[in-house]
Amino acid sequence: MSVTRHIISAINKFGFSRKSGGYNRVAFSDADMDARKWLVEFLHAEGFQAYMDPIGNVIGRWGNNKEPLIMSGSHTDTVPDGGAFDGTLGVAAAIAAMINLREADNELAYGMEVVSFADEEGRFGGMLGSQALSGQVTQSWIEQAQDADGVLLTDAMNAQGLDAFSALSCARQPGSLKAFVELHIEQGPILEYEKVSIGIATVISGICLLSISLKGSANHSGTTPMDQRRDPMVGAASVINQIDTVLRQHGSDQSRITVGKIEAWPNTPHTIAGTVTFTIVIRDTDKAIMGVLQEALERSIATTARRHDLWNEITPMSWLDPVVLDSNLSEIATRSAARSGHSCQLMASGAGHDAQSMQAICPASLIFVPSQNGISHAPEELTSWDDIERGTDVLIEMVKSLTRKTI
Ligand code: HGY
Ligand code: MN
Ligand code: MN
Repeated sequence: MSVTRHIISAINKFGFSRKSGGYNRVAFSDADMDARKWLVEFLHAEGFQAYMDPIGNVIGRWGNNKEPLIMSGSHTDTVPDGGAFDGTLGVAAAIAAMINLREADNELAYGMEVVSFADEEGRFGGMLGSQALSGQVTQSWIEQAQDADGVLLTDAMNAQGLDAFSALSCARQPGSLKAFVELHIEQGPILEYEKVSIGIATVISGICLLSISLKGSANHSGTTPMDQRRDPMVGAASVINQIDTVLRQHGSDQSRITVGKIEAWPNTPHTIAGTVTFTIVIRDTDKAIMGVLQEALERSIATTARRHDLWNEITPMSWLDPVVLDSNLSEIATRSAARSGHSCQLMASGAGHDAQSMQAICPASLIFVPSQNGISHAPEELTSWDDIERGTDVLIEMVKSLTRKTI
């Protein structure tokens, strides 16, 4: 079994659900932290320097300690009931690349670090681990960060013996990293459809998360005439129904708007809902378009609320800018794919990734392998072991060239 496959299989022993076949290593859960502790032990057993930093990032290091270093990695936390490869692949392949460097035993111009970032999936909004390393976390954000169920970041981290405010002192100095390279599953249908082995991301979409609350009057579902209701469920349905029109009028081919979570109160069949709260996630590779889509949605929510005599509140929860990745590294990725004998194509990333945080402090690169049926963030997420080895080949080639010469 390859190193990459061995590490993926070992990490996926944590948080696996027999019932659904999915993985639950949500940020700062016991399963997430157990997988991180396993990673530190594995890296130590392989003879690398390794530690978990104060906010849960797992870091391993090989070669000379003088900076700047080449860093590669991704994340091992998952969304609830997530898949086996999202993030885990990039951590496993980065370690495989570092083992390859150690076994080649060549004189390295630059040392290497591998990383599994904390809370990439944004349970608390943002991407805590990579944003902390790239100096993009603020005290006020930490103080108010909470998950969709109202659990505070500070409390979730305290429960694991971690201090969320230590994120303010994790930032790497500019110049301390020469490059960051991430291998990830595509999480979409393009590479499989195009029959291409490797995707090279040139730009990563931004992510805007809004929470919408509509409030009407809870009432009897049998005695309340249809024309005398203040029903937020009907309001929410109308807002969701208008998303298509908003996209047609203001979006691009990279625009995505998703309502993934909705809750009614009191959420019982024989009562007209009093309150409905739902999330809207807006994504695009163009920041201005994201802003226009947000404004258009806010207008449609206000208009719909008035029409149904509802009170409404829109709470911005988090915002990540779209990020253009380093073109020199994309060039190196293209050459590495050619040297490895694998087809590749440039593309945009609809999913957010730690590479978009790391681009703030060093040149960053993100390469993809195909997702079968384009599925991700679900137990059906699947990438073939052959595709995983092709992605690992290219990552190893990139790391070899980056640790041996200037870029
Ligand atoms: O949601 C995303 O875009 C990523 O999987 N964190
Ligand atoms: Mn991911
Ligand atoms: Mn993900």
